[in-house]
Amino acid sequence: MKTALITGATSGIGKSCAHLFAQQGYQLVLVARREEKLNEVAKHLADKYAIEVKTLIADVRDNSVLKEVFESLPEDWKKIDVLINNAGLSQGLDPIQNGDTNDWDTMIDTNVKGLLYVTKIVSNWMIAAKKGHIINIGSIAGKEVYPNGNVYCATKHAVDALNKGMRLDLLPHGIKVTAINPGMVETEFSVVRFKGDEDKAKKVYEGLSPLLAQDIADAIWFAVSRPAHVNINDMLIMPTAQASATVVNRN
Ligand code: NDP
Ligand code: 8X3
Repeated sequence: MKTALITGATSGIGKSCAHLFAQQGYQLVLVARREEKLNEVAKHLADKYAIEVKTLIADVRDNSVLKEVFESLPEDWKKIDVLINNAGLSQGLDPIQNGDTNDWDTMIDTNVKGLLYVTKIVSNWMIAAKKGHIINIGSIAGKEVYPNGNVYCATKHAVDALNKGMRLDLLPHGIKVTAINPGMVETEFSVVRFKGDEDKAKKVYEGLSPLLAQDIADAIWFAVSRPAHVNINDMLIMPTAQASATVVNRN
């Protein structure tokens, strides 16, 4: 049986991926901070698809906790076929001079350093197992910079560079590496960006049909289900009504 490890599986894209991979018969290792929500997702999938699901309650920013909880997995669970580096967030949308430095730390520590810490552990397992596929969730914000997006865009540009770096470094080991870069996807993303302001979050998607988390899970599955000789390096996926980070056609 194949195993997928998904970070940020309590909501949005990560949760949709957990559903899709469970449906495809994968056993799952799910990572996130919110214990109750993660256990709920895990139990639902284990019951519905008769698969095994392990949960790792961890903050990807904490390298020592990560190492401890990842190492606590049984040895036969360390043969990860697919790693989905999805945990990430934006905090705030302000011009650089007004930015909150705590928000900057949170975004850089989660989106860049957290992704690196997880990759370091799991890529070594993949090298030992001589197989694996790493999916990095980037963003249109990793391809373009938009007003007030400064630090979030910088973290996603870093993910873009790291995706390319991983592809180069892991090439001799036969490990696939793919970046999936979404435009606007309606998840908890904007609620988190605007720190719980649901009305402000809703406005982001007003007057257009945004992507659904399921659309991104489908794209990831497309990349993962290619034949052994095919690697999808990079995919940019937008709602039909969005042409660039800021050019959007609203009704
Ligand atoms: P959600 O807010 O719905 O999900 C984010 C997930 O990340 C949650 O499961 C959350 O779990 C987890 N997470 C956040 N911080 C940490 C942390 N420090 N440690 C562990 N887990 C963490 O947003 P999305 O599903 O939209 O976001 C998923 C990814 O997609 C992110 O990397 C985001 O940047 C990217 N993306 C999103 C787009 C969008 O428009 N929605 C577009 C382009 C990219 P918990 O809180 O339980 O820890
Ligand atoms: C999330 C997409 O453009 O709203 O990565 O920042 S955007």
